[in-house]
Amino acid sequence: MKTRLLIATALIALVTSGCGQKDTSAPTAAAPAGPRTVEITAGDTMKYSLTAIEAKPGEQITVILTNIGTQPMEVMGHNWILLKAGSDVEAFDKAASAAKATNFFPAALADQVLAHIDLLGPRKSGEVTFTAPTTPGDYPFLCSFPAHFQVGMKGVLTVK
Ligand SMILES: [Cu+2]
Repeated sequence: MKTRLLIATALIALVTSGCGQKDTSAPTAAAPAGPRTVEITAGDTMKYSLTAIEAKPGEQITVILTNIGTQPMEVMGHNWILLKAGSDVEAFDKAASAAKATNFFPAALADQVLAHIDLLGPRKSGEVTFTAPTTPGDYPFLCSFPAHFQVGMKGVLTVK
């Protein structure tokens, strides 16, 4: 008899606290409030699987780039570099091609970069989490491995 009463009390306590917690406590696994994931692949054909990404102003985004190719990184590496709106992508790419020592990331132009994933060899993945700009517009991205941008390894993140 005593035990049954204890169980009943415990149950009531559980139900009551369960209801109250919803509004006040931190979000749990039930509500995935993390960044949105955008997956991009690129292989030996020198193409991104995704060339247009849409984002809401200030949205948290994780871009995951996977190199699905087989060629060594020295001849067919891929990266992902997101630039500010209005950047001179041609000029950036040119500077990047000359920056072999830093895996084709032109340190002198880092102020034009909003987010980037380092150069990846075959079967490697890299990711970056960033906050989309709050200003609507077109933000170009590219692979800065020599000649890849020239053959079309590029795209646009549109904030709207
Ligand atoms: Cu590439």
